Amino acid sequence: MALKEAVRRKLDEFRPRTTRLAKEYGKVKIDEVTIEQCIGGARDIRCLVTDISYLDPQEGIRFRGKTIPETFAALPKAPGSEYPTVESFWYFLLTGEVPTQAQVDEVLVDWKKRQEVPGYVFDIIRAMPRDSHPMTMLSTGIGAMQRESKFAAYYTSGSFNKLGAWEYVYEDACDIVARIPVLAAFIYNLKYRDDAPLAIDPALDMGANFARMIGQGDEYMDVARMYFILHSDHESGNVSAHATHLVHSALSDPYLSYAAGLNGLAGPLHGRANQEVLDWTLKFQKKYCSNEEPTRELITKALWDTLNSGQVIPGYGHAVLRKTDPRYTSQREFCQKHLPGDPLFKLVSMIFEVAPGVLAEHGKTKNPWPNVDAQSGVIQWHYGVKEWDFYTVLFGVGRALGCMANLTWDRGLGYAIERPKSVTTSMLEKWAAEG
Ligand code: FCX
Repeated sequence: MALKEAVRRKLDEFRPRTTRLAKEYGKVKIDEVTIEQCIGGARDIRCLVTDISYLDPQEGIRFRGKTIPETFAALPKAPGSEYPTVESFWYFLLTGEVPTQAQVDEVLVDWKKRQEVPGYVFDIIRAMPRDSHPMTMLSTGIGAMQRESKFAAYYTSGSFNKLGAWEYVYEDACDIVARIPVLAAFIYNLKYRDDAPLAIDPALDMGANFARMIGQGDEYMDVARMYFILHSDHESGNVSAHATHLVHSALSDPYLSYAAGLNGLAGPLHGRANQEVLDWTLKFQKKYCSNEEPTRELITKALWDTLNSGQVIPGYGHAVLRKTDPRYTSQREFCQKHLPGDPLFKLVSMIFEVAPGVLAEHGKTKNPWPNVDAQSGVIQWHYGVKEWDFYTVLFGVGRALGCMANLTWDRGLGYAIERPKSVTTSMLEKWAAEG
């Protein structure tokens, strides 16, 4: 498999760099910690390493050094499509190299072999109450599949070797990214399509196949490709990526680790914000616009009502970004091209015109601009995926790409078990008094 060999080559190149940094420059300071950061969620403390993506507060995400438009432009496209295949992006995330079409085709064939989800996983999800949240189902499905972990089997085989362990993480990572769209589609069909059978098409790439599996037409194929790529990675400190990395640092296998990541993604301040955005927007329409067109005045009132009731405006603000999220912009450009007249898109655009001003006046958030979640739901809604409690599952399918690429590299570079130090409130008070 060319991809695995490319990852091996890259890891071999990187390992001496990591070893040298730790051995020769281990004591060089790169940050210091304030009490505010200690109490405030470790915001901005530089203490994680990843080479998969980097998030600049002003510019936004770069995947392997490339901005979103550069990434889309560089990678081989799906046949007849404006967007790259998810498979080509996976190759790129894992290696930092733009693959040839032949290398992409090899990943495509490999994923087809790996994509079968064991029947017992479906049975477990079927046994859950049908009104369980789909993220609970997804996390349960990934956790249940842990039985298949090649890394776990290797660990218990008695021949575990720290240097070779990454190969088993790589195998699990490839299995998970190939299987999670099937699992997600199964959940969608079970909950919203009367348990319709999965129509897997062996000729199609992942994004196109996902569209087929949930009963969508050809026009949804690029939506899926774009969505999964945009949601894949946002460096290492966000809750889903960090939880996945943290759990794996104890040598828990990739299934257990990503189930943890998904549980974090399910939170309303993180991935579930996409569901909250649609919920907020539709409630706004129902409450304020049943007899009249939305106006800037009505939106301003609704935003203040939300803030004054102590809630956050979903889809706005970010822990790192200080500008409009380029993932928002990318999806907005898609909407401007493919659904410019959609009433919900027009409303979301109007919210974009008003919300930053309201949030700035409110004066709390450090970033009044929209994030990825403010724009993603409207596209799904337009194409007929209207069950918005499913939107975080779509995020989880995309995020698997980043988290699994990161775990492969974590193990390849032999990152240590994570164990930050905690202190007590009295200690903080003592240091505060000492200045
Ligand atoms: N609406 C209202 N208040 C907001 C806000 C928003 N959209 N964003 C931040 N604030 C408030 C915070 O709640 C905090 O208030 P507090 O002092 O009373 O606790 C204050 O502003 C300072 O927060 P700030 O430093 O700007 O932001 P944080 O790093 O603490 O939090 C998130 C970042 C994303 C959690 C925050 O902006 C938020 O809650 N946004 C809405 C939910 C959302 O869209 N989440 C998705 C984010 C992301 F894209 C993803 O992970 O998917």
